[in-house]
Amino acid sequence: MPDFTGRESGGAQPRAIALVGPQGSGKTTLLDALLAAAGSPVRRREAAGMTTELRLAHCGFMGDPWTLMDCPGSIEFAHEACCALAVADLAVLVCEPAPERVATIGPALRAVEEAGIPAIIFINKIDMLSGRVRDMLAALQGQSRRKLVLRQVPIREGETVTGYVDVVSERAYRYRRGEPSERIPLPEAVRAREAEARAELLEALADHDDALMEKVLEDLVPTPEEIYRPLHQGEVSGAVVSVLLGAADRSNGIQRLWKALRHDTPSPAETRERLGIPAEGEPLAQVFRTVHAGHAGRLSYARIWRGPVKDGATLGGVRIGGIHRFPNGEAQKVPQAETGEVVALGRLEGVRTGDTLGGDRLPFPEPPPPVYALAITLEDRKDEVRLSSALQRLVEEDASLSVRQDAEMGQMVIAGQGDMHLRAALERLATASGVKVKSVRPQVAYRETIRRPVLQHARLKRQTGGHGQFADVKLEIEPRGRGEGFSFTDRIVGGVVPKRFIPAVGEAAEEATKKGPLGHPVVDIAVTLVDGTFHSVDSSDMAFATATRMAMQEGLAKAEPVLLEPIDHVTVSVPAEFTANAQRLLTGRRGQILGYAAKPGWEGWDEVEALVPEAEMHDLIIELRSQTLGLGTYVRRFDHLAEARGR
Ligand SMILES: Nc1nc2c(ncn2[C@@H]2O[C@H](COP(=O)(O)OP(=O)(O)OP(=O)(O)O)[C@@H](O)[C@H]2O)c(=O)[nH]1
Ligand SMILES: [Mg+2]
Repeated sequence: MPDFTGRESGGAQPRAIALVGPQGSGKTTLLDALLAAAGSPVRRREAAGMTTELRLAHCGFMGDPWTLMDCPGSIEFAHEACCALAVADLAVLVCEPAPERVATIGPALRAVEEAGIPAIIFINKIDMLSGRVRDMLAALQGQSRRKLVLRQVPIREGETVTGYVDVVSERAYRYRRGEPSERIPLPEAVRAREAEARAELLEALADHDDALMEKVLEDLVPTPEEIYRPLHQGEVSGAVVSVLLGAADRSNGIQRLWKALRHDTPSPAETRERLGIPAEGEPLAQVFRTVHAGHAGRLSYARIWRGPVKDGATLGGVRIGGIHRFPNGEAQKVPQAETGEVVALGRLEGVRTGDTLGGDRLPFPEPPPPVYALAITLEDRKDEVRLSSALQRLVEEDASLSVRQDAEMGQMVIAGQGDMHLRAALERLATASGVKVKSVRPQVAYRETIRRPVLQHARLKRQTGGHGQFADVKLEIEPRGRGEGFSFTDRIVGGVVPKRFIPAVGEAAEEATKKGPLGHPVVDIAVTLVDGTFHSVDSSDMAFATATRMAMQEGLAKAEPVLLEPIDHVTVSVPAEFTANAQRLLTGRRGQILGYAAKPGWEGWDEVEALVPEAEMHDLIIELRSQTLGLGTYVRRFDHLAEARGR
């Protein structure tokens, strides 16, 4: 059994916890506090700041081995968090004690609920609490489909929270900065509040436990064990979510959280059952992250659902070239990994994030659609060859990133979850591959068409040396309906233009639509060859093509050309209190609101549908987020082309 403690472990399999929740709520600080409380060396953070990459740490607490996964909180890096959640036994949802911003926990909470992952909520920064914990709890409950149970009642001196009463054991503790709390007698002032919280806890648990129900009904006092058992079951089944309090930056409430994790986190065997993985069978691992780690090559981070997985062995048809653990965040090579471990597997040929090795594919989150894009150009042309493979590695590492070559615009476009997300990706491109790029706003693919029909005549007559060139065409060029495209019709009668030249006319007419008088491709026009003349010696395909081009060029310019811009169908999702903001925002960007409705399955959220010019979409996400606590998002698809009025 892996022993992350250095001490003898009780033989328990390693459990994995993902720390998730809104940006800046204190997940990284909490990870450090948990490590410190477990007696593990804590890596010094050079600079505090936003987490943009998953960070793994192994440690031991009271003899049990653990893997802690500190996830980015920023919505732009949310996919990384979702991937880590997919392999976690339990999620710790870290939030701040601010009921007015409780909606920011929504995305993480929904990800956890939708994937059926057991969870504990840790209300961090309890030193900043201004209102009442029960208001915070009520606000959180409004976001959660699962029953929340408060496990600690705060003890306050004046406005400050100085300790807590543990609702199960009914013991009181006073916080000490940087140290475990000390036990104190239960203060009279919190007795009533504690009894209330305890009654709520028992009631919630009794719903799922007959033995406890009997005790509650008979007004008997259950023992802690009689509470802990249904609590564990409730957590494992996702019926209840424990809510704990603390302050990570001063190590308050950390021991209590550790003990709750120890009691309530499902074992790998229980998680296997939740995921429908049979206990018996060949080794099985699930890859949830891919990193290109310089000299170490490609590393596939995986949870081992059935061990042991041995270095050099074949798993799911591929050979394992190295197994790494991360005791202090540093990779350390080990000969094998046991059930429950989170390790990085080296050089797995052809394996991608989300793959299950050694069994049927397990559920894995789809990346969110892109909401922000940048066009990139190389600073140095000689990097051209390396660019595409470097970009491919980026996308392999992060599926919420995508890259496409826009042939029409001659631009390479990188798309993802926001400006920070793309900047981080391009920075990685520069450091990992040495490829430096400049980025600009991507160009919009404008089109043009015509407003009125014209009849255009053109004659080519050239006498150069030997035989000359002659062709004469009369074209009718007419507008068509939006989306009808290009058409060519031959209405020659009496062979005034011989049949054999007709295809050359059609092809040249179509060719001429590639760039119209306004400089963009011309769409939705009908060209008809109505008349012409020819010369038995001097006429040729080439001559007719040239005459046609001349007629098209002149004709299109006279036919009232107009610019067409792409219009997107956009569905914006926001918490309902921001629906009006979202509508204003869209209207302000020349959007036409089609309507709004409650977002299915998202309690308290709306979806606003609108038609918005693509030219207005570039930084929509930035403004949308700034007006919606960072929560608003959208999906888009091309809808139609429309005349760009007033441009
Ligand atoms: N007052 C107070 N501040 C805290 C506490 N815990 C963390 N902080 C501060 O909150 C800020 C954000 O902490 P982080 O740990 O970086 O937050 P995070 O959740 O990892 O943030 P992201 O990685 O960006 O999602 C830092 O300035 C911390 O010092 C706490 O218990 N009380
Ligand atoms: Mg962080």
